[in-house]
Amino acid sequence: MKYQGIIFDLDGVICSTDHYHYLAWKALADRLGIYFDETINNRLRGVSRMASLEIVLERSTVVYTEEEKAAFAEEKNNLYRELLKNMSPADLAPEVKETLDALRAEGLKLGIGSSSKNTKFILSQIGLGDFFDKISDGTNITRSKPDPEVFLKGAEYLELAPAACLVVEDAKAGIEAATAAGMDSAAIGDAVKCGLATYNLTRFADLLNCVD
Ligand code: B16
Ligand code: MG
Repeated sequence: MKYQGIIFDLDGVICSTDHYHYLAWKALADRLGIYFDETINNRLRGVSRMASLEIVLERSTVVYTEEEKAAFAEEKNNLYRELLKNMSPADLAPEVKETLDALRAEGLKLGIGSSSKNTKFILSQIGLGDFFDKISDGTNITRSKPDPEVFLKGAEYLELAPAACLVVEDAKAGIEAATAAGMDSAAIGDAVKCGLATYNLTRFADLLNCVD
């Protein structure tokens, strides 16, 4: 086996929360009178909540205080968490679950490396609350992707050397974070076009070809 563990990004890899992020940021932007669309939303992929807010506020003519920004981030997150209640095990694609089961059957340790502070809530909504061996997420990091911290912590929690881990990511910032951590990476979705990953996946099940 080339790897002893795989560290998965959550949003955009295991499941899709993009639309809920979009709806929640859009509601905030509309309330503040700031233009926001799907193209801007795409720039928020893999980016931390506060860094996302800064991107949303780029088009604002008003300069807000740090206290106001913290309140905006909380307002967005409260709406986002309400929307996440719509998620269920039906939001976990059978191909994803079957591939995860096959990777575990090969003896690989499986972890999460996500920027999200809502990771555990999302995993429980889609029926994977107890599935992963270890979780490194927005609650245990101080620096956001492309900094490697989230993946280095993930490897440490899995008790593996970084070089023994493969990262699966849908964001360019996540691929850069994996490389900075000294890990190979597999790009899926939007991250494929950056051309920086060790592997490019057409579909999630292609991952099985990367680990043999
Ligand atoms: P939260 P990932 C990221 O998750 C999302 O892609 C990104 O859009 C979001 O801003 C970030 O989590 C923080 O999420 O507000 O829930 O803490 O792709 O790293 O799994
Ligand atoms: Mg992602």
